[in-house]
Amino acid sequence: MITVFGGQTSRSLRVVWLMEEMGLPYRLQQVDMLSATPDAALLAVNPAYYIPAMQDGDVTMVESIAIMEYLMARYGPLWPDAAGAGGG
Ligand SMILES: N[C@@H](CCC(=O)N[C@@H](CS)C(=O)NCC(=O)O)C(=O)O
Repeated sequence: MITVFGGQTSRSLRVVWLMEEMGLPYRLQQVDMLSATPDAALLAVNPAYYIPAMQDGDVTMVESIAIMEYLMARYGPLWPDAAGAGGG
């Protein structure tokens, strides 16, 4: 199961939106970035302490666009194949 560390109103939304679009099963671990107490789970996967972060088995990533590229490369693509696009 893919885990996304993030919040509803942050760049995490990009990753969550993509996984909803792709129909990928995932778990969203909400992180309150305004809390005075750092989230230990996020700190463990991203010592630089920003969101989103993603864990997919032994793959751990940060950077929202890079995470989206990874998901589309591994589970995608997001766009229809040539036949589906009605072209050609
Ligand atoms: N370039 C990074 C930016 C990540 C970023 O700045 N995240 C914000 C939330 S949208 C954050 O965690 N800010 C808290 C902090 O930097 O302390 C990405 O696209 O993932």
